[in-house]
Amino acid sequence: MVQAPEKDGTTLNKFEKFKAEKDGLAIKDELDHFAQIGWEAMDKTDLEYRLKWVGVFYRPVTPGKFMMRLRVPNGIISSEQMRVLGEIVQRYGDDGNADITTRQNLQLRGIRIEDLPDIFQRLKSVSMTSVQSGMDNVRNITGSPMAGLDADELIDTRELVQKVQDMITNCGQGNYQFSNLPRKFNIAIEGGRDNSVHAEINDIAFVPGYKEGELGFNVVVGGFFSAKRCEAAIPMNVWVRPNQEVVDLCRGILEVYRDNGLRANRQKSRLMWLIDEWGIEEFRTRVANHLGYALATAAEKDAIDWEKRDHLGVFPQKQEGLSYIGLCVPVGRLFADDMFDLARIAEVYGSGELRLTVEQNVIIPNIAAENMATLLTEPLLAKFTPNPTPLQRALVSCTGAQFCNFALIETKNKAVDLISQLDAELNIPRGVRMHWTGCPNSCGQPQVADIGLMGTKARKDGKTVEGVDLYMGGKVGKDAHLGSCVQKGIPCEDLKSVLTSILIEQFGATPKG
Ligand code: SRM
Ligand code: SF4
Repeated sequence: MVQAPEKDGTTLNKFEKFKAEKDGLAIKDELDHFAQIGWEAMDKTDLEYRLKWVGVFYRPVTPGKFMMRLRVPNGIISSEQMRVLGEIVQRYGDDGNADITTRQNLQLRGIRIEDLPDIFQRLKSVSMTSVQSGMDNVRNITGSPMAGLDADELIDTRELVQKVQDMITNCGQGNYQFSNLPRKFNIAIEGGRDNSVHAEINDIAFVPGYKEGELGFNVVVGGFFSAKRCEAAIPMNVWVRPNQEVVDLCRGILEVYRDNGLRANRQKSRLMWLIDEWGIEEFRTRVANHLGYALATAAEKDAIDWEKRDHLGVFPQKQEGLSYIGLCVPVGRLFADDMFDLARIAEVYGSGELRLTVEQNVIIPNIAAENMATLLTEPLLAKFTPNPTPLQRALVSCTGAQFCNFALIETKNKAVDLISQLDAELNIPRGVRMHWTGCPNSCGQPQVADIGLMGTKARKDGKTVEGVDLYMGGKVGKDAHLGSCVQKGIPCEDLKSVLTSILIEQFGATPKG
């Protein structure tokens, strides 16, 4: 559906113009053609932008080698699906790999345009889709990584997340109703007590809350990060039951945003800008009027009363005799052999299921007690350990300069190198959540970290060098709030000494003997 131009007569920006000319989703019917003509012969807008509507990203850093962003609702993926993805990246040799993303999702690398018809066929054969995972669409929908496993869980989010994804994507076929939003859009559904999904940084988040003794969700809206502005989500004063009401509210909010969201300036198009313009009460009223029924007011308080868990290690499930194991995947990077191994391990020891976390790690559930000891001897666990150091266990990094042309610095390798140096020199008594992000777009969420590092250019000895802005004070779990920038322009080469001091002074680290 092509949206009306800006009502106030403002000139359309280039994104709105090309979307009005041809909906990005239309690209889904042209993939065979692109595979035949090759990427160099493609129309530039189709290549650089519209392909993102099917989750295929042209990478100016590696022309001809595309990234494919999937959808992994609630972060749950089967061993069969993981194996198919492993086979897809394996054919690209050293160019092929996969990253677990900060939205519990997977991105594949090295993809060639001529292979797209085959790749989409393979995805379909294992009920996976990458549709509408980029540009002005709803991103992967996150849910509790422990859904259905945790004895203390409040609401099992699995079915709800799937239903919301099916509504938005027309069961993975692509849905023109939601293919032209004013901007990207994030949805999260939390079912546990520890806010495992970072509810506060989503455009819509559902957070468990009891209303008159009945368990449902309070709804917060408008959370987002951008280079220009970062905001935590605010209460919408709405409570919904954990059923179709969740799906309907998402639909209502998306339609109101689609039809009224600001489109003139891409820097001012996320949902919060519309909420600013209307005020939250007017926004709530408009959504209720659009849906055609009254919305229940929020429960007095939500039920998030735990600190956030990272799920790394071995833990019992609510199912008697079963446990899950959380493995630390350094900065989320997987290669084909890792993917095959994970799939095999999930099948041999578990139920053939794997889960991804927003910390870019993997959980294998449903392991019988008698199988755990043997699982712990698997060679893969030397690489993806269930017992990482305090710095390893909470390290997150965005893609950075290796593949992302927005990046001001390389991130993933720097992040891993730096913590191994710090681990070698310091005893650190507790987990320190360190998040790297290559530019102010904040994909690596530095604002939720204990120590957040955002790529920038710095000056040293009269020269421009790679640097970071330092963020601190992000709090996750109960009473989550965003951290802020405390120091700008630290040259990367000085970072080790800066972080050593911070770890000693603020996190109780002591130098190793
Ligand atoms: Fe992001 C754009 C990677 C999570 C805010 N993000 C991009 C692009 C697509 C830019 C590009 O075309 O190169 C990056 C792709 C690089 C690549 O080759 O991988 C990119 N974003 C990522 C991922 C892969 C980071 C990671 O390593 O995990 C995450 C993919 C999530 C997913 O599975 O869909 C990712 N991005 C986020 C998050 C975190 C989150 O959702 O919790 C944010 C901040 C939250 C938010 O959006 O409110 C985020 N990404 C952005 C922005 C700034 C949005 C804005 O309103 O201005 C951009 C730039 C844009 O959209 O114009 C961006
Ligand atoms: Fe790229 Fe910047 Fe996002 Fe990192 S934060 S993936 S560098 S857009």
